Amino acid sequence: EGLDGRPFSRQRLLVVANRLPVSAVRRGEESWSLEISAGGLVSALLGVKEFEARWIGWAGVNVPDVRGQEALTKALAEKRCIPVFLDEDIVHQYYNGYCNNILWPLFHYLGLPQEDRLATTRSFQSQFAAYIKANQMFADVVNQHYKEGDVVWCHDYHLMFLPKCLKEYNSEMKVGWFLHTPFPSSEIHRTLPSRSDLLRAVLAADLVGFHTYDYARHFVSACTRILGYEGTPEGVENQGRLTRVAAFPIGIDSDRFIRALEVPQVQDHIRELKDTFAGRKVMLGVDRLDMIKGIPQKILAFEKFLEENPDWRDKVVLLQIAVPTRTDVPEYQKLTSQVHEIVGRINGRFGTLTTVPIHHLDRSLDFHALCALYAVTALVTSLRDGMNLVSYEFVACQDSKKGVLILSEFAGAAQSLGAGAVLVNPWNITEVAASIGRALNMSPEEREKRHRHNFAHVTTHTAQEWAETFVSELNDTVVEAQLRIRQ
Ligand code: ADQ
Repeated sequence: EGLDGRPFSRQRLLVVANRLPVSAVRRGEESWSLEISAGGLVSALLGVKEFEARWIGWAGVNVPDVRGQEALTKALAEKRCIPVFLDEDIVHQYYNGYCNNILWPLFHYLGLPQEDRLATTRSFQSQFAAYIKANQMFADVVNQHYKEGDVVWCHDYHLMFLPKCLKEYNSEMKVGWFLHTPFPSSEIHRTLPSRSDLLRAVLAADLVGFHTYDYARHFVSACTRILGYEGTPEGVENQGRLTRVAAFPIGIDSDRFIRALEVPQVQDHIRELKDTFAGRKVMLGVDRLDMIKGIPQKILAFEKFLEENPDWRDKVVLLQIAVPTRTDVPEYQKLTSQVHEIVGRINGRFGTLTTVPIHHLDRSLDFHALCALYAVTALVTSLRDGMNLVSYEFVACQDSKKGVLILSEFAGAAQSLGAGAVLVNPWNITEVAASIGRALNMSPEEREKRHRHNFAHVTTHTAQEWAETFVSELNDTVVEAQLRIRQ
């Protein structure tokens, strides 16, 4: 039970995220099929057993007709999901525009798009208005379903206005907000025309969480420098009201991966891969096809390695599985063509009649295929990444092979897996190429030592522990605030 003596097992948790954990496909006027969609947040929260969790979010489809909306609402209720219906224009301006074209690149240090640099440009203003409107629509749905005592947990950069909207409805609501991306240096955040409004809206929450202490520190600095509020060891204070700010590093459901390695289907996949790549070492990349993941840089580093190490050319292969995302945003289309072009050029340069050095797939893989793939050496070269769960999943699948993890120092995971991984600056292609050589030649003793360190971390800092820690801290924060007011 929490500080307030309330047993957690009976507490309801409303998880609010832009996307629901299921994808909906319309089969008829009133018929829908639903599929659980994979992803970090989904697997993290599916493992939480202490709370009675409900999800609130957008189902990823436009449903303009009332009958369709009613049917989908009913189908989702069976999965404990509650939909927020967003029309096409809002999705375009709020999701593709403000979220994915402005906040996402800015929070990953890629800057603001040129045409949006001025606060006065019409697209910026209308996208920001749509962002606030969408956040208000999420708040309306939360408010309709909220019951006294519920905990409301808002997720990610899509919903920075939600804490403010919720507290305007009901100042007693327990509201937490967690950011899955990095929070950038205050010097980056201050370039954003809506910088102050966003910070104030987030500060309406009782508890604000980040993956690392650095991100939390950047957030507190932004609040002190931009808003003039006071930063304390506990968080951010303004006129006697404290918003607690802390680091809650996410994890994975490691047991799920470890158990999957025993499944016959996965064993078959592993054997198939061994046959296919017999006599060659396999380096693995698994990413969403996104500019933050540093995929072109990784491939260029691999090219450099092949260039400098002719002996390895027919003994090593890079398997890059890159699932396309946000395919209607032009920047992502450009990235896809760029990656294809580089892969084609390198395969033309180093391939033979029977083999190519890079196998690049634009697709997602199912869970079992992914587990089988994880049983090799991994290259995670994100230019920036909130945490990076792929690196955790790789470690969880390595207990027999003790594969080497080459990890970007700009991924949040570098702070937890840094001692076991080979850390690299992904912008330095020469350094990454040298690390590939180092991983390929590493002694079994060193691999074992590094793997032990990371495996212990991944299996003890799990997704379930992450979620439970955040929610119990939120409960405690609210009780402490009430005690402070009474004193
Ligand atoms: P993402 O940017 O999506 O998450 P990540 O943390 O690596 O990055 O999670 C990706 C998930 O998708 C993993 O579970 C992975 O297995 C899966 N995945 C990726 N490519 C796949 C493929 N080709 N086929 C099948 N599955 C694939 C955001 C932040 C991260 C943060 C998480 C969680 O950007 O930094 O770690 O949220 O907070």
